[in-house]
Amino acid sequence: MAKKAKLTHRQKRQVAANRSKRLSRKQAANTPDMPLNQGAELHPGQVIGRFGQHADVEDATGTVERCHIRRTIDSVVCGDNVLFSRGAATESGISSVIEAVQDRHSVLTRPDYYDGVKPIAANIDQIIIVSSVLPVLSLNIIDRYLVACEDIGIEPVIVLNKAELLNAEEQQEVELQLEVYRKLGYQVLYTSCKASRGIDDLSSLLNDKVSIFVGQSGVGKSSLINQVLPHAEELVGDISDTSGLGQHTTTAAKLLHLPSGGDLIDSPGVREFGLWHIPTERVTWGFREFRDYLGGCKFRDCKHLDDPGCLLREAVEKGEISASRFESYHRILSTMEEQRPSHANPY
Ligand SMILES: Nc1nc2c(ncn2[C@@H]2O[C@H](COP(=O)(O)OP(=O)(O)OP(=O)(O)O)[C@@H](O)[C@H]2O)c(=O)[nH]1
Ligand SMILES: [Mg+2]
Ligand SMILES: [Zn+2]
Repeated sequence: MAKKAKLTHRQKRQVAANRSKRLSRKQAANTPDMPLNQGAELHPGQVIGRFGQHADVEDATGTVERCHIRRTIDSVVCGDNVLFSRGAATESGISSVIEAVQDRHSVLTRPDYYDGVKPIAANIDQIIIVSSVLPVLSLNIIDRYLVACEDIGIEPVIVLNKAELLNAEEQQEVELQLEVYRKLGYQVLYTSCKASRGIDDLSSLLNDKVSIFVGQSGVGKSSLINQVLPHAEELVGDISDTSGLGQHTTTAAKLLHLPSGGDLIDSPGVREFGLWHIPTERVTWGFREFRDYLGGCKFRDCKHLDDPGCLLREAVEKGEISASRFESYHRILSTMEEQRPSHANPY
């Protein structure tokens, strides 16, 4: 079970004060909202699922309640610690309301074309970047997630699933590609749900931590969760025969508890993981092997392309930085420009 934060008297008073402040603002704006659960006690809970206008919240006793979300709350995601009130059932049969979200110690976000930056999950300790050779091994997506992990300071684990599909030669080639990441200090794990390979190693990395599984659709995130947690019964979908892509089987993030301690969050697969919400310099810094060279290029505004006196390019030529990571970096920068909507702030 995840730890439940206990509120001090001061925090409770603060929550009540914030709540009444919100209310007076709301009355002034006259916006419709959930009826107030007048005088209702506030209960701490953890968000374990989020569906449209509602969220499933687990209280300290393990009871799960579907809740409405107060309009004034910016966002509620899996892993959030919240305070909710219980009241009379509304038309939808849902009586509980999330009244406040407690401070997050971490949050993984992704940019959305229409909504700006959207949180995916909160209070996570570890990001399991799942990849596989089927649909296709994308090192660029791994690099994108690594930048996001560096940006928020969360430890990543790179998992190559469906490892049993590789013949000896392919295995060697993939190992060579992933060795680059091991050398950078990232953990790399080979797994197979079909051949039950690497599952124990994965399980031991998950103990007592809150881990989110991310990656493209169809790589086997839900299948891995089912292996680690056989009672999870996460829905698993085939790769499409026509497109060769995953079918976006998991549609909403869901948090599951490990019996030995720790939580897993299954998340919907992505096609792309955009980084245009992160400033360019931060993306550069997110390539951890670049850091020693940053600030040393001849020109202060060096784009690390064909600029003379570029330390990064020299490091690539000397074999100190992997050429594939350097290429991947430039690919990320060029797509950031393409993907950033015109209404978003450029960095
Ligand atoms: N060969 C092989 N197939 C696997 C393995 N793990 C998962 N699969 C298959 O890959 C397909 C996709 O698995 P899912 O677990 O649904 O993938 P996902 O990453 O959760 O996909 P989304 O929910 O769409 O993001 C299913 O047909 C699984 O049976 C594996 O180790 N080897
Ligand atoms: Mg899934
Ligand atoms: Zn440079």
